[in-house]
Amino acid sequence: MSRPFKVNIIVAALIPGYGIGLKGQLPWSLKNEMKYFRLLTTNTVSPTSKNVVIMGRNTWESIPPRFRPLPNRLNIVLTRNTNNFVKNNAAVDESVLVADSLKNGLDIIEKTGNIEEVFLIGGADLYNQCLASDIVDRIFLTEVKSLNSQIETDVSIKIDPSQWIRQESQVLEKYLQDHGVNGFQLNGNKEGELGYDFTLLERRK
Ligand code: FOL
Repeated sequence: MSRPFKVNIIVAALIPGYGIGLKGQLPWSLKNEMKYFRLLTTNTVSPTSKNVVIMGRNTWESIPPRFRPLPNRLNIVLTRNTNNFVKNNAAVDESVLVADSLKNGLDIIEKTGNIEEVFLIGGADLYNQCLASDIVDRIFLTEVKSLNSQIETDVSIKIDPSQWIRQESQVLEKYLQDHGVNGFQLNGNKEGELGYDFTLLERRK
């Protein structure tokens, strides 16, 4: 049986090469881009539903302690040693579930109910495993471009362009509008030395 929800990736990646991280952190600090991440992963159409963010353990560690668990979302952390994770994380409360595989994480969601959207939020290992399978329906991809300086990254994702269709900007605009994600321009954003565009890729069926 297919699952009762879509699975999305949300990621910001440097173009070209799709670098996404450096030394266990984001390679940049993009305030308004992070706001887009927060609103897109939080906002639901139904006021009684919640979204889920699924992340690997290293991504959990990379989130500033004051922001984790990411508020107003069900957080699922993937780790092969679930006991250790719970033992070492005082921040684990009822909004955090721990699973030892993506499949088990998705199975938990099916039993939870009132879930609207599921977002895989990294890191590179989780993204690349999912991109190599057919689990993911959509990619909310922020294309980051360095305008002057050189940006260093040490992990990247692999997106096979033959498998994905870049949606027209109207499709993303409609999604954002329906989800109350307002006040963003899709193209030509600039923060410091970096430019970025918000895009939406959909799996070719
Ligand atoms: N996708 C996109 N588009 N941009 C990202 O920066 C991004 N980052 C991750 C995954 N997908 C992404 C993983 N890294 C926080 C920190 C790191 C992180 C993801 C989230 C975080 O602290 N989020 C807070 C917002 C804090 C703020 O507003 O400054 C949250 O509530 O979402």
